[in-house]
Amino acid sequence: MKRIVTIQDFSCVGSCSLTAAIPVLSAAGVECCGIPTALLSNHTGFPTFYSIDLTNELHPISEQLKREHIDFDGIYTGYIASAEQIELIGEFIRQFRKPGALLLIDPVMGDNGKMYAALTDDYPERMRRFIAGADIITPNITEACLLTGRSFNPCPTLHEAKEMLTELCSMGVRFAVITGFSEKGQLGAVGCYDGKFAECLTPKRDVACSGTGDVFASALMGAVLRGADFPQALEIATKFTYTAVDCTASAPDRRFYGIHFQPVLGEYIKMLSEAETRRSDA
Ligand code: PXL
Repeated sequence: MKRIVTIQDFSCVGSCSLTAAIPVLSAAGVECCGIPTALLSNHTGFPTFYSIDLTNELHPISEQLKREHIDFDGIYTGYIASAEQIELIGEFIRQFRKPGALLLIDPVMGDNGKMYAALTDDYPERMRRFIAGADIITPNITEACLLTGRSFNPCPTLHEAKEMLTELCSMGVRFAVITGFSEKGQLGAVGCYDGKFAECLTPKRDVACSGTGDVFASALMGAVLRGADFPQALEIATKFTYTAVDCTASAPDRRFYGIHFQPVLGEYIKMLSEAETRRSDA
């Protein structure tokens, strides 16, 4: 069984970050270890929250893992609370990324044209340096604009999205994916790898819930670890995320409790198995 580690916050309530990544990657048949960067009572979309910063715990945890010779087939980073944490996690990656291990960086920085309040102005530049050498990155449109130094454009054309993706790949990324791309009333993801493009769009649902990007990135990582190629993985992650958003749409408490991916995890497992069967039949 493959073992990966994901480094992001643990929000006790809210179906996002670690509490999304661990179940989704487990459904992909991967052992998903988690290193929390912060502990929150609930995600920051609730009116109030209690938070404990764990920056000072990252180094002792990694030293201890080294002492036990623990290694990983993949590393996946999500929300990183500060430039200092980026440096520490960069050091963790240099020490723990063995040859062939998959590195997915979700450059979580903002949404709807705004950078998250807790982040400083130098953060996008730090993130730009951090993504160099990643196998996969999964920015949303806001984050893609921040990484490529563009002013925010909520609805880039496919041509503009492809330009951003080409630039992101030239920063040293194998597979760059922009999420939340919309075209002709549909919503989905568009990616670039080896100078080629892949796109998957699904019907648009008017539902905004926290954890959507985390579910997408986790599902993408799980599919690639299961042997899907990049376009296949993009399709599986997009369709699964859509199914989960659709399920959330009918939930009365959807504003706060995050994306309801749990009832549709079976759909993800089914898509992974079907893709595997198609590959072995080919
Ligand atoms: O990616 C969603 C997320 C992760 N972590 C924290 C959050 C949110 C969304 O609100 O508040 C702490």
